[in-house]
Order: sequence, then C-alpha cells, then structure tokens
Amino acid sequence: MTKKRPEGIRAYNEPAGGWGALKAVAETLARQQIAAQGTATLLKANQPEGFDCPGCAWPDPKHTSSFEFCENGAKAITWESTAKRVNPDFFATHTVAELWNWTDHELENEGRLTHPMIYEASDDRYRTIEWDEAFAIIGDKLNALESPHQAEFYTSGRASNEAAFVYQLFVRAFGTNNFPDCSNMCHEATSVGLPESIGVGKGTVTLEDFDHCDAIFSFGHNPGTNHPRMMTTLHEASRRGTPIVVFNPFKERALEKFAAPQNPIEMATFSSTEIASAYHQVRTGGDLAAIKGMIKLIFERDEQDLKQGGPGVLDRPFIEAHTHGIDDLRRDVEATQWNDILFYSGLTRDAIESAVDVYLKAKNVILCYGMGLTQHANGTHNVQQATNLLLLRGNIGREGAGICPVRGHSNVQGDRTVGITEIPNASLLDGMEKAFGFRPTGDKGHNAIEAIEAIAEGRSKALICLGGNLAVAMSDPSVTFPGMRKLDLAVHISTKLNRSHLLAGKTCIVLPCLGRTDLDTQSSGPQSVTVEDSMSMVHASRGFLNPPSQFLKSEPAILAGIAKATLGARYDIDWDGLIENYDRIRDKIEIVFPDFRDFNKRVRVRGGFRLDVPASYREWRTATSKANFLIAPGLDEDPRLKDPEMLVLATMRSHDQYNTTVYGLDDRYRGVFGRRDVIFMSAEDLAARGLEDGDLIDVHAVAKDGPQRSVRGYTAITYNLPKGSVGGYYPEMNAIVALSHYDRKSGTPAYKGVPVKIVRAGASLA
Ligand SMILES: Nc1nc2c(c(=O)[nH]1)N[C@H]1C(S)=C(S)[C@@H](COP(=O)(O)OP(=O)(O)OC[C@H]3O[C@@H](n4cnc5c(=O)[nH]c(N)nc54)[C@H](O)[C@@H]3O)O[C@H]1N2
Ligand SMILES: Nc1nc2c(c(=O)[nH]1)N[C@H]1C(S)=C(S)[C@@H](COP(=O)(O)OP(=O)(O)OC[C@H]3O[C@@H](n4cnc5c(=O)[nH]c(N)nc54)[C@H](O)[C@@H]3O)O[C@H]1N2
Ligand SMILES: [Mo]
Repeated sequence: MTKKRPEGIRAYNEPAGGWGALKAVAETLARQQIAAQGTATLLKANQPEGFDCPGCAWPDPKHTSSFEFCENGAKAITWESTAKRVNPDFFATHTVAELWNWTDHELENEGRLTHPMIYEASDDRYRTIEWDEAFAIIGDKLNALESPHQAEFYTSGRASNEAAFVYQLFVRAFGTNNFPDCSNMCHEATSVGLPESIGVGKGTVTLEDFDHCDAIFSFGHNPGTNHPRMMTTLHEASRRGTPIVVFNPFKERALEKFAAPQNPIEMATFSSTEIASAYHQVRTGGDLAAIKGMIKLIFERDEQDLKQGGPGVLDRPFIEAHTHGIDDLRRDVEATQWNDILFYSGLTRDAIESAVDVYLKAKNVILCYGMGLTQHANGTHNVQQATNLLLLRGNIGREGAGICPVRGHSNVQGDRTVGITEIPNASLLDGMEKAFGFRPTGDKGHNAIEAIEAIAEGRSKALICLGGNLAVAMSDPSVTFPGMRKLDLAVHISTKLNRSHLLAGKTCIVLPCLGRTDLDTQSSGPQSVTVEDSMSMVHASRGFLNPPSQFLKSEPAILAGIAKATLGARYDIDWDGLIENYDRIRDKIEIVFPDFRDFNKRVRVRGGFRLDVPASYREWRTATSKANFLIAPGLDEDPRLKDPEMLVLATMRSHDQYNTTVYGLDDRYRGVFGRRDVIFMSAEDLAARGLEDGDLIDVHAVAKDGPQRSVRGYTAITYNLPKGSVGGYYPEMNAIVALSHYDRKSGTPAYKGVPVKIVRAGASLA
C-alpha cells in the first residue's frame, strides 16, 4: 500500500494548459466578482485597439492576432479589474497593526485602492488626504533633505514608458540617479552581462525567428506559469519537430506536455503535445558547469572532426570576422576537469553529450532563459557562458537564431530603455539637455540592493515607489523592514494594498493610480501609453474600463503633480502640458532617445515597431567592436555548497501568484493545493536526514555574516529533484536570503542559490 501523502499534496497527471486552465479562469472570474464586463476585458487584451496584458512581457504576433487564451494573463487582468474596493471606510475599520497580521493574499484581495491616504501615527490608521495636500507634503519633505541623494526612487516594471520617462525627468531634475528598480532583482545579470558580450543588454530574437529555428534550448524558466503565451510558440515548434532541450532542476509540467486551449483537436480529444525533447535536471546553480561542459565538448568534437579531415564544428568564418577571445575560452574549458563539471552540474557525461548532439545538428539555435540563470551569485557569468555557447556556431545575428532572455514584468525592458537607470551614459545626459535645457548629474546612483542598504543604514531618508512591493520582493526582511520603518518619507503609487504600505515611516502616503485596463482620460481626451516587450517591440496600450473610483489619477499625472510641488519654478518644464496629451511626452522621449524617431506616428501603426538591436544584425557595440567570448572563473557559485550537509534552495513562483501578489494557494502543475508552506526535497536528501514525506522541518540559511536566518515549521514534501537541490516559494523564503548574497557583477540577489541546512522541526543544527 502506498503511504498517504501530506494534506493538499497529490500528483497532477494532466498536461499543462487544456481544460484545467479553462476551469481555472472561470473560477478566477467568479472570485473577483467579475461578470460580463470582465469577460469583455479579457477579449481586449493584446488587441490592436486594446491594452497590453500586464501578465508578462512575451510578445504577441504583431499585436494584431485574435484573442490568445492565457490562464495567468486572465488572472492578472481580473485581479486588476476586480469589483472589490479598498476605500476610506476600510482604513477607518482596520489599524495598520491589525493589517500587518493579514497575509499578502488577504491584503491585495481586498481590491482596488480608491483614495489618496496618509498614515496617522496617533491612531495607527490611514486617513484620506486631498491630492494637492499630498503633493505639497511630499515636495516639502523632499526639499527638506540635506541632499537629493538621500532619496530613493523605485520603479516596478508595470509602469508605462510615459510614466517611467516623466519619473526619470522629475528625479533627474531633483538631482539624483538613485533609481533602484525591479529589474535589479530580475534580469540585471542580462542587462550587465549581454552588453559586455554582444554590445546590447537585450535579447536578439524576434517571434518570427522561432519559425526558423532548428533547436531551442531552455534554461531556468517556467513558461507554463510565468509566460503562458510562450507555450503557443513552444507548442508550434514541438509539433514541427524542433527539438527543445530543457535544463531545469524541476520537471515543470508545461515543459513536459501541454495542451493548447486554442487547439480544438487537443481539447476535444484530451490529448496533448510533448514539449521538451530532452529534460536535463541540472542541479540548482549547476548551469555554469553544464554550459562549460557543453563548450568543452564542442571544442573536443571540433578537434576530432578536423583530425578526420572535416571542416570542424565551429563557425570559423563568423568567429574570425566577428568575435574576440576564443583562445582564452578554449584554455579556460580545457583547464576545467570533467569530474568537476559532472559534480557541479549533477548531470551525466552522456546527458551533456546528447545536448551537444542536438546543438551541433541544428543550423539555427535559440537559447531562452529566465530567473534560473540570472538569480545566482554568478548570474552574469551564467548569461555570458550561454552567449559563448551560441557564438561558437554563429548563432547570434541571423534568422532563426539568437539569445532570448525571457523578461519579467510587462514593461520592465521599456522602463530601462526610457531612462530608469542608476548609471546614466553620456548620450542620455546629452539627450536630456537637448530636450529640457538642463544637464542632469552623471553621478552613479543606487540600484535596489544599494538603496536598501542606504535605507537600513539611515543614509537614505525618503523612498518613492512607482508600483511594486519593494519590501516584500527584496531579500532579508530582518534588514529591509526595520529600515523602511525608519524613513522620514515613504510614498507608494499603487493599485492595491500591500505589505510595503504597512511599513509606515514618519510620513507615509499611498497614492492610488489607474491600471492598464482603466480608461485614462486627460483634458485632450482618452490617452494611450506605450510598452516594450521582451523582443524590443514597442506598441500602444489603451485601457477602457471605467476607473474603480473617480479619485484616481494616472501614473504620469501623479508624477507630474509631485514634480510641480517639489521643483516649483526651478525648471522650465511644462508638466501640465505633458499630461494634457501624452503625445507630448512621446515627443520628448524621441528627442532624448533618437531610436524612437517618429514615435507618435510609428506607434499608431498596427503592431507598433521594433527598437534597434544592433547585435541582431551583427553590429557589436562593445569595447572591442566584436562579440566577446568571456571567461567565467571556476564552476562553483559558492564554496559553502561543497559541504555535503548543505542544500541549495531555489525560491520561485507558484502557478497562482504574480510576484508578491498571491492570487490563491494552489500550485496545480506541481501538485500542491491549498497551501504554500512546503519545501520540495528529493527522496535521497530526505532519507539522508532521517526525514519522510510530510515531516515538519526547519530551514536554516547558512550565512557568511549576520544573524542566523531561519524559517520554521514547514512541511517537507518528496519531489523529483536532483540531490542537493531544494525549492520553496517566493516571497516567503526571502526571510532566509541574506541581503549580502548577490551577484557581485550585477547586484542581482541570489534568490535561486541559497545555501541552507534542513533539520526536523525543533531539532538543533549539528
Ligand atoms: N503568472 C505569473 N507570470 C509572471 C510572474 C509571476 O510571478 N506570475 N512574474 C513575472 C516576472 S517579474 C518574472 S522575472 C518572470 C519569472 O519567470 P521565471 O524565470 O520562469 O521565474 P521563476 O518561477 O522564479 O523560476 C523559473 C524556473 O527556474 C528554475 N530554476 C531554479 N533554480 C534553477 C537553476 O539553478 N538552474 C536552472 N536551470 N533552473 C532553475 C525553477 O525550477 C523554475 O522552473 O515571470 C513573469 N511572469
Ligand atoms: N525570493 C525571491 N525574491 C524575488 C524573486 C524571486 O524569484 N525570489 N523575484 C524578483 C523579481 S524577478 C522581481 S521582478 C521582483 C518583483 O518586485 P515588484 O515589482 O516590486 O513586486 P510586485 O509583486 O510585482 O508588485 C506588486 C504590487 O504592484 C502594485 N501594482 C500592480 N499593478 C500596478 C500598476 O499598474 N501601477 C502601479 N503603480 N502599481 C501597480 C500593486 O500595488 C501590487 O501590490 O521580485 C523579486 N524578488
Ligand atoms: Mo522579474
């Protein structure tokens, strides 16, 4: 007889997508009390005249297609267009101390914010405030700082290009480059790594390239949950017979089999399509070893082929004409021992050989990756080694081939493009001077980790957040939370209530804004905003729902209000004019960033336009003017991981959440229902600790410095994972991620490489 599984844990044997996904959408609509209007909303997602889906940054076929069904896009949209409201009565009824004890899910599930609110310490409640009064207080507090560098200006990646541009204009006029943003916790390893390799910090492929590729390599991303529209692309590729080779410690269901809700035959016959042609369960953090192993083998195969009189397997003309550094790369992998490669990757030599077989057989290869590569102490090196792998066969800069970082938030790439950066380059400063007649400071500002450090140490005293939930998204609440509580000023521009709002500093203001789905009307009429997807396509987005309350303002309007109150007549900037008609914001964007030429005209063409990605036509804007093979020293991300007691914890998203927004407690494809308090472990690792499926455990992070960080009373569940790799849910697990544990090159926190020891609940550490 098989042993009973823990409560809420049962195998899910269905394919991803399919009827399970349709059912989930119906339930979501009901939960958010959305009737007919909501269903109509879904049909407007990613349509030429509609709004851009806030769910993810995967592109749409020219934004011109018919409705593409996406379960998690539907959740994101219904969550925003919910009928529920958080109004002044709500805040009158609940103190902040009381709300603190609610879960993240409960807080956001109360619905949309309706009024500007300010925290009143005397009775521990938020009360309403007029917009102008809020702006005046913010302006006064900012101007009272000793230096503009004492303020931090955070951006979450839903902000439109227009909002982000107005924001950076205000902040640069105010006088700092302190621009922590969500990208610092996400694809910063890409933004730092790719420019060194290929001269641009963005992916080089377009959606059409997938039609022409002969193999797809997928490292560390879970598209069935996080980029469901990508499943259409993978599903098509697989049905064409294109091999899809996956590297992921978790067997993610959608990467195994997927039933396309668009496919009437699969739906009617309950059948599905195999996605991965090979699934390599690499150890958490073992990608560097796996990729270096592949590169080492490719050099070996090349030599063999040459010896036998063949042409070799490298793309020599490309390497000769376009690259720099191959000899160093060869030396590096030659010096790397197979024993180490197999130990760190957790893969067999045969597995690596078979991956190389597929790679060499394909003329055109696309390599996709997500947080499984970037959120490591060696995240930038991971990205650069993946690029090396492609460069060896000229797989960048031609049709059907290239690198494809799968971005997170729907406009996280655009926000960076239009100036959210702590390190402005000369052309940005020149452009600002040309457009606005003043030259902003070029001093390096703070990224997300540096901002939190400055806040925790009391060097920074004010924080403005354009969206997001910074306190909960960031590592180490034992540092982050007390730091935020000390702030002189905290301002949150948000659609929904979250825990960051409850870390009330001396003055804490919540400003409710319109979301993507809402109609944004300014004095010249309804406005569109623009966004850039993972493939550098820029297009317009226009909401159409009646806003959830008459007191809301748009993000650009709120930022202009703050700017006016703070800067007064210090600059000759027509803030009101910019807000009256967003075309004027776009005209300015075009002056600062010439790549946006004819912005207003081109964005009105169906499907928008693509921004320039020079590497995609083999122009390399690097220091060598070539694509660079770059070296990553060694294989071990973290020497502590060699200790056999140590496990590597990856923190990740369930199927029922959007970052810190927890829609529900199921993680259907992984077979977890109604709970999130679990740690996924291999049977071998459980047995080695005398534990069984369902046992209560404590997880202790093994930090180099600082206090012992632990989460206690979690339930261990047996899961198909490589030995030494364990998993848990973000954001709960941030409690054990040390703030100091990040990639030194990019600042990306190592959320997927946390060294931990696991013991039976209550037992002491050996
Ligand atoms: N529905 C939904 N959509 C989203 C989001 C969401 O939360 N919900 N978030 C958005 C954002 S901001 C982002 S950045 C993206 C995130 O999208 P993903 O990049 O898919 O993010 P995660 O779920 O954190 O983890 C991805 C995968 O990495 C694997 N992994 C963990 N460690 C390793 C490792 O060491 N090596 C390898 N090869 N794999 C590893 C995990 O098993 C998991 O399958 O999605 C975006 N879209
Ligand atoms: N342990 C661990 N930590 C992680 C990660 C991980 O994998 N593991 N992933 C990291 C990643 S990839 C990212 S991107 C960050 C995410 O960090 P953030 O972007 O800061 O977090 P979100 O949870 O996306 O923010 C949710 C809040 O945004 C607000 N919001 C939603 N829509 C809008 C809008 O249209 N306008 C405005 N103004 N506000 C809006 C709502 O109030 C909501 O509560 O977290 C990072 N943290
Ligand atoms: Mo992200």
